[in-house]
Amino acid sequence: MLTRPALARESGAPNTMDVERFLRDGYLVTPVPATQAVLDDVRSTYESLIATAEALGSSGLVKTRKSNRVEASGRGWSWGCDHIHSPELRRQALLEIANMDPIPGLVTSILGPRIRFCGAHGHWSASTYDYYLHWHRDTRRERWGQGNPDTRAHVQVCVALVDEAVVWVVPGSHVRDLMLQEERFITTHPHAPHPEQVIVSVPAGHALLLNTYTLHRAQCERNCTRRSLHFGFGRVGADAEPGRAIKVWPWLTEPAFLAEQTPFLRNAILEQVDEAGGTRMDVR
Ligand SMILES: O=C(O)CCC(=O)C(=O)O
Repeated sequence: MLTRPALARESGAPNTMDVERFLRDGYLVTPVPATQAVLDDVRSTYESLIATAEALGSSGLVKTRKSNRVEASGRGWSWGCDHIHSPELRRQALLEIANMDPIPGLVTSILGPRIRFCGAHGHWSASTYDYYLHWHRDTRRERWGQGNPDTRAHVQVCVALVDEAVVWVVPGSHVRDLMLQEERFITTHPHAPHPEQVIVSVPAGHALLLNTYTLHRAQCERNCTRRSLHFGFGRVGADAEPGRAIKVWPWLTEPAFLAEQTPFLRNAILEQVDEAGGTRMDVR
């Protein structure tokens, strides 16, 4: 089993090598130095997010995603909660992380200047279950045959607040369909080690960037602590996935919420609203 973190350069603004590596491998790990500076504060904020999400999730008020697998069989589901920017769950300090260098620069270098904010989720470890998420791509099976028609369409940014080695990826798998010998990973052996897999080490204060088409799975035993924030970004004008709704809620355009966001996130939120046919509001 390989454990080979593909670390980007130590710090600083995004460079073309990072972007090229991401486009080639379908994933990248990069330091987010500012996150390290605020890590303690952010971690305690994250604990309060978990407490709120657990409480509201059990009463059905927010969407928590739970895999209760205790063994590596069948298809799992990711563990954590969706839409951490919703009013019920919102902690501005967590959203600020999406604005920390080099995230905006990297995302812009990959996707171009006009970016949509597709969503924000929290992924944490379960303390009573092991977490096994099957091999998959974040796009529908019927589209895989095309390989990835557009490597600059979408980026998922997963920021680790504690060291983790949870996500397994198959480097380069984003630009091709499954090979015949790989079919078993999505049929009979959804959790089996892949001969080309990398178990990605993401140290605290680093971000894993993932391409939508990269074949990946996740695994986190109950005795490992995970505290991860996921932000999704898409390129304005990129093909939307058929049948997958662009998520826009009325609160996304609340002036008070928008005014709190940095220009990078605010513009990306407004682009998302536009994409869904909403109306931009004049927010300075
Ligand atoms: O736990 C993870 O980070 C993987 C999540 C994932 O692959 C998904 O939600 O599609």
